[in-house]
Amino acid sequence: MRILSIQSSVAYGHVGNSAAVFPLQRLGHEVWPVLTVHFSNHTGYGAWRGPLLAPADVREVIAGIEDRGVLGSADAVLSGYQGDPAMGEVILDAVARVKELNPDSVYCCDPVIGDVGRGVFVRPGIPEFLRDEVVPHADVLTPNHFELEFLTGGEARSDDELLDAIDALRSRGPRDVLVTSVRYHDQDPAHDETIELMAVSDAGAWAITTPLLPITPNGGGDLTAALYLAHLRETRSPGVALSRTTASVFAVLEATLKAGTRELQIVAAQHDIAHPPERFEVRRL
Ligand code: PXL
Repeated sequence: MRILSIQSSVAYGHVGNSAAVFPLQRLGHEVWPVLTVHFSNHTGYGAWRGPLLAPADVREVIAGIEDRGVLGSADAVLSGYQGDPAMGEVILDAVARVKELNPDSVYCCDPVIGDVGRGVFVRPGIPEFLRDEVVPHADVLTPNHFELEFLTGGEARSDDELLDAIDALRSRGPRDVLVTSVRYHDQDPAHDETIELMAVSDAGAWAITTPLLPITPNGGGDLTAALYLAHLRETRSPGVALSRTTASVFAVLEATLKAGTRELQIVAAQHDIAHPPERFEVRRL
């Protein structure tokens, strides 16, 4: 595959393209990284340096790829955290152009809005822009539980409610939805120590449960979206893509925990990215 990946870049550590590019390459894919920011490190440290790229400059870089006559050979466009709606417009224009040139290409959007506990952490206007303008153009969407609830405007407190919310989302555009970080705050103590992921497509729904690890490193969602896109397009099977993605991300998180660092250990755990261990059972829903 050839993937146009429009995301942040950091010199030190792994978020955005700095979490997505190497895993995709390690799986054998060509990646065309387009940078939206070039920071020293991720914003989780509370301090960082380096420029936000102007949307017009990002547009220029993509136009330059088109000048080479290769834009239509992209199989997928991948986007994540969007600094402001003007960058979102540039990404949507790129998606439209790639699709015009290659109608078989897909757009995978990680609709980064926020998370349970932290609430919304993107700038005002971004959540609504993602919901109203971006979702209808996405083929593959990878919200976490919190983002799914925002995008569909209601709470999802059980697998059935989650499936209803995913269907509501899918009726607005994306054929494939992966929901991450599913947690039910109910009376079942088992739910306190596990996390669920759910993948839904026209072919059905699949879920996987993993132990909840005591870390949430920045970039985990970026890695997950990249791996899910790659495995989904390669296997055309949401169940297999869910299984492989979860196994690799869990291995990276375990390595990160063991190393006692706040940066995703994607280089150290590269073997488990290239060869996802069969570890968690996938349930057909
Ligand atoms: O993981 C999303 C992300 C993207 N871009 C930048 C970030 C983060 C998360 O911390 O700091 C610059």
